[in-house]
Amino acid sequence: MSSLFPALTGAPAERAALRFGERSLTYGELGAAAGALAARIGGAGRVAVWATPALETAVAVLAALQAGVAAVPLNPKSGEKELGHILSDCAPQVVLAAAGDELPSALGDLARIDVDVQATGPLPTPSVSDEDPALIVYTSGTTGPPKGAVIPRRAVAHTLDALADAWQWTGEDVLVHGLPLFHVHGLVLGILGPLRRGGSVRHLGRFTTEGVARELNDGATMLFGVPTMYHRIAQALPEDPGLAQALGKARLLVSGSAALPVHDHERITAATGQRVVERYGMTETLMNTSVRADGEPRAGTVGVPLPGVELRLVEEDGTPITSYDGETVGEIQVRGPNLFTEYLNRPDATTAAFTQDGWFRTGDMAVRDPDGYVRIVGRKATDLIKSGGYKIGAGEIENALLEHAGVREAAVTGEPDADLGERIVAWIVPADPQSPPPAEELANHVAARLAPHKRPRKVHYLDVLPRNDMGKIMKRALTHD
Ligand code: MCA
Ligand code: AMP
Repeated sequence: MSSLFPALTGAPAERAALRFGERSLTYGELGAAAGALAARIGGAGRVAVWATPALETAVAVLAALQAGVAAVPLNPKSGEKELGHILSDCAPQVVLAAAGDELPSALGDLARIDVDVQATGPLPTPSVSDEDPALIVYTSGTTGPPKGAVIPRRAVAHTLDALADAWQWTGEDVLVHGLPLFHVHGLVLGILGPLRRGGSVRHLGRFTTEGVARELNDGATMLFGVPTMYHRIAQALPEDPGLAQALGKARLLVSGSAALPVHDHERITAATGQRVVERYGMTETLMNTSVRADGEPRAGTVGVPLPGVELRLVEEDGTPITSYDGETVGEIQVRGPNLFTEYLNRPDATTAAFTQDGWFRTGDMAVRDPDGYVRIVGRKATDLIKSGGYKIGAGEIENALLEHAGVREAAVTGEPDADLGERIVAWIVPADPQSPPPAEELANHVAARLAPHKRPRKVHYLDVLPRNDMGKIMKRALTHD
């Protein structure tokens, strides 16, 4: 396959590629650093990347892709249980991290290579096929621990080129964002995207509205964010005319990973004159649809299928829905070169995820407007929670809560939250009703075992959990106050 990043050799060496705070790399420097690291990891089966929001993460992933080695980005805030699962599941040969980063004991036995962003070496041309894995990204399901989605090089190339078409995204664009680098949104779209175009990205380290305004005032042309970030922008706008002015200068504002409420769309448009473009994707499918830069913006929709992506809605029994009436709800299924290959070590889950003729079952429910625009109206599984744009399975949090000595029974639900979209709520039957474990202790317990974004934001204490005759917890009876 041709190079995923032709600009590494084709762009002028002094052209800006990456900037994280005060630190930056040109294409020449990035190619040299990635080349030096690629020479050290070539031939490794898989490499884990300690995916802090820093230059080292981008260099490490680029080096792996140039070496033809699959990279597994790790959330640096993952707890011991989550990390232990991921490492034993994907068995990386080495972990790549910034010098000075302290790694937790779960990584103790793994060989480590410090990423040197100033090293220089020739860029290897990987002998790989399009179907070889580029990334393994861990994603939550309704039950059990996260699954590793194996994303081939072909899917990365295809999705980024399809987005370039939909967004008129070129090497002249300068992207700004503050997304985490261990998921598809921040890593594939937010780092690999600009580099495939030969453009540049400025990462904020952490999202702030001030950082967004500063970069848009200083030449950034595009902003990527999850709805929580756009909600925070919408909240800040009335008090911050400078932010409104800066957003007004952007060529494109893109939201994804969860639904952006129409109210936030409207507030941003009213204050800035800009329309936020929504796109819809998944770890397993990369990007499926988008409102096009040259298309009619329509708040509340995720636009139309991207070039090369087949999309259909199906009834409960799998019958395709052919009417685009804006009313008939069906599950979204997709097919195309943007799809992942498999869930690592989980042939059962992989088989269940696809129909016999290769359509991927997304679990998202939608309607289509008469002109084909897709509107997502919900999700099939109530046990998947989207909080801050992160997908979180109720089951893995329940299992973690049950490992706390003070918890006899646990159920986890999501409830609406203006900032996070949904917040995680735990329903607990304490082992000792006289001294139930405090909510903060349970939140810390989950944060330490899994990840901070998976911690319950609210805890309810019950005498018993409502169960049906089969003993199954009736989550609908757990009503929020
Ligand atoms: C709080 N913190 C704690 C605890 N409580 N740490 C440990 N233990 C605790 N008990 C810390 C948090 O780690 C965080 O630290 C800080 O306190 C505040 O946390 P929190 O309130 O949870 O969140 P936030 O910082 O306000 O984050 C909101 C956010 C974030 C910035 C919007 O949720 C986010 O980055 N979301 C992006 C998700 C994403 O990229 N999803 C893409 C996947 P610190 O501040 O130091 O971290 S979906 C995808 O990829 C598909 C393909 C798609 O379509 O895009
Ligand atoms: P993840 O598995 O973390 O990659 O999350 C993928 C899920 O995020 C999808 O299945 C959708 O439920 C949701 N999602 C992504 N983008 C959007 C969007 N623009 N609107 C609504 N939901 C979205």
